[in-house]
Amino acid sequence: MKYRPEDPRNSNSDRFIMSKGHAAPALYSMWVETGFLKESELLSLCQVDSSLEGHPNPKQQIVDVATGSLGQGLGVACGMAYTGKYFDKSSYRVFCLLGDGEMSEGAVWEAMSFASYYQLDNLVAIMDINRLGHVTLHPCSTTWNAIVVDGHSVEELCKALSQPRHQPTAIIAKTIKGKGIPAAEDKLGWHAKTLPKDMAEMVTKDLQSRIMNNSKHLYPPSPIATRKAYGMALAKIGRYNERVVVLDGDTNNLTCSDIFKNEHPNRFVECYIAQQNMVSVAMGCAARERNVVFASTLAAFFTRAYDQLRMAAISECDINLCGSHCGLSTGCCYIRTSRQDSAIIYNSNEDFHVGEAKVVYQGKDDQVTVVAAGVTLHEALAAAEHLKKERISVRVIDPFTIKPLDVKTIIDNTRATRGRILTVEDHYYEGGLGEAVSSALINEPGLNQVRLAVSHVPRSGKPHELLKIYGIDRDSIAQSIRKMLSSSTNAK
Ligand SMILES: Cc1ncc(C[n+]2csc(CCOP(=O)(O)OP(=O)(O)O)c2C)c(N)n1
Repeated sequence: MKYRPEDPRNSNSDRFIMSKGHAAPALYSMWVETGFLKESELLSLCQVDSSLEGHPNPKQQIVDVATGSLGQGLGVACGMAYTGKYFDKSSYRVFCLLGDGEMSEGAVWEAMSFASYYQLDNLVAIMDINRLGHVTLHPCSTTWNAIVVDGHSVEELCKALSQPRHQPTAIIAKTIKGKGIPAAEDKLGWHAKTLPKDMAEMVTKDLQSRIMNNSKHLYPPSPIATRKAYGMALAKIGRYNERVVVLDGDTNNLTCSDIFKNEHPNRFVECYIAQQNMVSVAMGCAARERNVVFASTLAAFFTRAYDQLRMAAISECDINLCGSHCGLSTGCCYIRTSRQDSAIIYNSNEDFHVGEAKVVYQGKDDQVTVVAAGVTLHEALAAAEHLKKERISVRVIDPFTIKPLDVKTIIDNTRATRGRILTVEDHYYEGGLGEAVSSALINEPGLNQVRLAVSHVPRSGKPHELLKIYGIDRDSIAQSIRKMLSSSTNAK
């Protein structure tokens, strides 16, 4: 590649897009090699005040577009290559690195057709074929110049990259994932996992690498992440109902649907990284009430299946969707689960009903009702405990479902706390819990709602740091309550 590290946005430089954005640490290490970054900065990876986030993003000077949601990089690379060839009429080249898993995404094939149609001979797609994802060949690949190389051989790669070009180039780089780490080499199940301490030490010794061990126990006895509770519950209902089937989009170790997969492998359908297709497949599985279907992926990735979800809703399709890392009824049901462990609030005999909220914390002379869900419910409980020491008594409600919302419980409790209500959500201000409560209160005179929610696009960091930065942690909740009370005293 031709570029100047001291002038990363120079318009004549070659471009690079790491479509497999999860490999950002490798990209950052390359920047160290080129002198763009200091080696010591690598140790700040994913820290809340570091620019080295978990995935590349344009806050980093050398990155043009954010990647990480797989399958989108090649389309962006096509736009750059088209601009280079037809608008700028310049000689810069565009390189895009893809994983074979992400090549299941239809968008990759749309981009390939685009590149061949417009003869983007300045475009090079490097496909990291480690065979732990799945790739199908498509007819349009014949209009690309495909070169197969050993992806670990710098010499073969250099030769391929310097070949004359008349078409878009696809370098099919045969690789072995985890190469050099005997226990993980070429094995499934190591993706996105931190190495346990003993392995990390061994690897550090063997390779003199800079692998950091952040080992944490995998099976916490008491607090439990809701995503893990989801997987365990799926496995359990799978034992009693043979019609329960589970789909996932190559994220089963993240959504925890792997717990079901391990127990009922014949009823687990791996849809790979093709979430739109996964929702369509879920609809087909659920049709004519043949199966009780659960489909999971990271919440962010369901957004690309909006149209399929819309059609599922129109079809009155009875499918259950679970978006992790971030309702129940006939028809589509959507459950949110969180990444980190949380304390257990209810015992296993607790009865839940759709549309019925729970008052989870209550005192004698409560002055504010707090409505919170998921991680913010725990923060609200911690804030309530803290405020008790200041003789401020608050009531905390878990809405359980947001749609339908238990309007009566919310209004009755708000009235009982002198009309004061605070909503706190790990979500944007728009379209979530706060707005649902606002709509419920709209015709109720004398009730005063204050809202805490996320107002900026989030970044990487530890959960407690992020809750603080975005103002939805226990301290922010306590502070808002104090403010509500002092302003109503002043008003009097
Ligand atoms: C649209 C989307 N779906 C799922 C994920 C979660 N995810 C991150 S990496 C990964 C595996 C990617 O496999 P592959 O493209 O082959 O990359 P490699 O094995 O080379 O790391 C998955 C499923 C994601 N980032 N984006």
